[in-house]
Amino acid sequence: MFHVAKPEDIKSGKVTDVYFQRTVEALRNHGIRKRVLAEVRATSLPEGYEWAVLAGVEEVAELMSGVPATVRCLPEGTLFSHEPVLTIEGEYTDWGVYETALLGLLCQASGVATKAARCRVAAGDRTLISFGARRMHPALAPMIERNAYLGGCDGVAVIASAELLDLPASGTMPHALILVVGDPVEAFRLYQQAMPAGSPIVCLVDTLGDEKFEAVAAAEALGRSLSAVRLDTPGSRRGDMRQILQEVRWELNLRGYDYVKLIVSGGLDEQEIVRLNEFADGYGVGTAISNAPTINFALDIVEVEGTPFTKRGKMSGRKAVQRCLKCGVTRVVPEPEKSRHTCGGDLEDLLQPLTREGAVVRDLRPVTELREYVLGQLGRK
Ligand code: PCP
Repeated sequence: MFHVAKPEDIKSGKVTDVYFQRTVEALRNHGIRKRVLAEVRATSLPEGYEWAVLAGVEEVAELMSGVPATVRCLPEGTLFSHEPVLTIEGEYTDWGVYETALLGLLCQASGVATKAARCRVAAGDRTLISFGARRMHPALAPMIERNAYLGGCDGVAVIASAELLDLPASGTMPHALILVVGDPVEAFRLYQQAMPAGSPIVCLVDTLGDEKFEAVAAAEALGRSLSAVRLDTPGSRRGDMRQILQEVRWELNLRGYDYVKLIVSGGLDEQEIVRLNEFADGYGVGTAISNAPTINFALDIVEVEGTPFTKRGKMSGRKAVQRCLKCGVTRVVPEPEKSRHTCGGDLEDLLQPLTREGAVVRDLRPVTELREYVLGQLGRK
């Protein structure tokens, strides 16, 4: 068996911290049923983050469907910082056990989507592929790569993830191919014959020899069917990766192979991407995205039986999260303050119904549309 929770255990509320179950039992045993409003907001963002991307909302809808509570949240893919991203309203004993799973669905997915978005900004319009499924439990691969794509990756490597996204899987070739065949050029030719006719080939050029010599050999062997070479240079040889890319670019161009693009993978993050942008045409990012720092959301009750009431360190009461349609500023105000923004722009209420008394009431947009929504907001970054 795999050590992962079954979907029915998540849906039943069994994947919860035991003290929530005990709390609900204690309240029920004493007939205490109180209607509360709780809000979810990030307690902090990872170091250096000024914004984050909200992801995991579709799975929250799956979790909360059938639960007698009303959930409102920001549209999935919205960039946020410290404003509330989701609220739950209803009898606490009806939904309290779902806090653990709800936060887990948002924290990890938003962390992955945010890191992908940061890599997207760093890479500009260069190709960015999610390569990191191998770093995490395989049960999570589709979730991780869905949110890497939502955050701005152009493609994903895992077949099951690509099926979830209705995309072709993106991949180049592994070192294993060259090692089993024993010769890089022979391996390139064998791989070309295995690929669908006319499909672009990306050859891995760091397995046995120096990257620039293997890159030229690949171009001489495959000609115009070679679309790119991938450099996954091991750390022990990496040195000045920017200089290595510059040499490979020089040697390929000198011989008329300026059409061959340079793809880099291995140990990349948004900072390294910026350093390599002058010569790289695309990136395969693994660990940095799949093992991204979570966005640490917390869920806190802010109103009990209609009265503002919360713990120390939090601000009580029902709130509206409004974004100005003119200048893009987001503000948090006590609901139902209705006014125009100081700049004169109209205000859009971002906390929109997701479920109402257990019924999913929002048309959940396809992930390709959510990705475009993210990219549109990043364009303003
Ligand atoms: C990894 C594989 C992934 C890269 C590195 C992700 O190398 O190529 O695409 O690296 P990252 O997690 O540091 O971002 P190997 O597993 O050694 O290479 P391969 O399986 O391609 O032979």
